[in-house]
Amino acid sequence: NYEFGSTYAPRVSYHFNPKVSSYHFGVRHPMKPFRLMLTDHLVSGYGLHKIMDLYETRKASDDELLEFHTDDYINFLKKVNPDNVNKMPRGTLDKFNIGDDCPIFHNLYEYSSLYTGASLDASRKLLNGQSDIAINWSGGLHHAKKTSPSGFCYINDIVLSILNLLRFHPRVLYIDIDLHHGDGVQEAFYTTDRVYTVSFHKYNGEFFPGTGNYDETGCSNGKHFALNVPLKDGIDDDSYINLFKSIIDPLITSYNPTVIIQQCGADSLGHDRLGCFNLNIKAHGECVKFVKSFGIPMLVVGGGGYTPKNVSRLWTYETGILNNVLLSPELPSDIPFLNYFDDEYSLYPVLDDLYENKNSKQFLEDLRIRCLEQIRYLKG
Ligand code: V1P
Ligand code: CA
Ligand code: ZN
Repeated sequence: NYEFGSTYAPRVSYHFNPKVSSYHFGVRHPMKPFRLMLTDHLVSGYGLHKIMDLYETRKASDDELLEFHTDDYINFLKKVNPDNVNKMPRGTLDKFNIGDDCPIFHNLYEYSSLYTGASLDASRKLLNGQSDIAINWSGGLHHAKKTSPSGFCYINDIVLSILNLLRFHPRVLYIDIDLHHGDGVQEAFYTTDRVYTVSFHKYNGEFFPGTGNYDETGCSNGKHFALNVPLKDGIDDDSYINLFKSIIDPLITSYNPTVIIQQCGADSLGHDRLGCFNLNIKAHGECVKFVKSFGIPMLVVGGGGYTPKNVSRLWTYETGILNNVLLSPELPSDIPFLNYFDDEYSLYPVLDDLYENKNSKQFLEDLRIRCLEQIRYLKG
């Protein structure tokens, strides 16, 4: 392992509860909380746990969840289980969007309050100035709505953390590099100028969740405080990094946020089970490194990511980046579940050869100009 970026040595806290990785959405469901255990083993295998403040997280309380979600919805989550779900009054399952994406599994409520407790603890460390960067890889569930779950997300830990940060922070910037549109977070803050949301994602009008075209830019007081970067299949490392930096640089300079939430969904990597981009681990990490370089307090959360071995590689690499440590490609040989990495015993497998890049140079240039025009509204 090498150290880099010696000018700024942030105090980093790592928020995790091993219990959160023990829940099961169902055998055919792509969301595997076990990927969080794999990540944690890799993080400590590389010795990163020795240089961070580690916090075993608690469950969020009902009162904390009710800061965003409705009573009705939280009560439903609390009482529903696989045995009683089909005995609920007619219409309940439709009302709460229960189905293949958001199934009812054992201890779903406990799972949701655990990943949310971790994000809330992380935001608290930033608020009281004890951390410059706080990491919760079990969080980042950006689709959950006020009254219902959506896209594998039941409680919106990001919205709740932002609400917490808003108690003392005048301007919060939310950056989402998950493959999917960060619709739940955008919607929650669509009418305020105190939270700026930006999401990079695959968009064609049909791809889940269907929203996130470039014309969604906020309304009322929030007009021009939401930005969407709709992309096509197969985007490669250089195009993504260039686009990301040329948008985020003027955005941070103009909006001047006092805290940043970085959502690091790993489904934007190449070879993801649900994905369609061609990003390598170092390219995804380069975006995180770039945001960190501004030296603004950061809450870093996970999100999607459906090829567990690469999710854990990515989030370990990014844990290194956030600690100014460049990890050697050679995986630690003494970690549990090492056989998960038997495709290539490297932290940096080649992931960029699967999809044709449908984002032409012209398309990307037009998109970049459109985004910069939006950002220019912030001035004056
Ligand atoms: O496409 C859909 C819905 C289901 N159809 C009626 C339309 N759902 C997607 C949901 C993706 C959620 C992504 C979450 C995140 O952004 C944050 C954690 O990463 C979906 C897909 C898909 N390929 O898009 N659901 C499933 N696949 C699925 C597959 C098997 C079992 C259950 C769900
Ligand atoms: Ca996104
Ligand atoms: Zn996603």
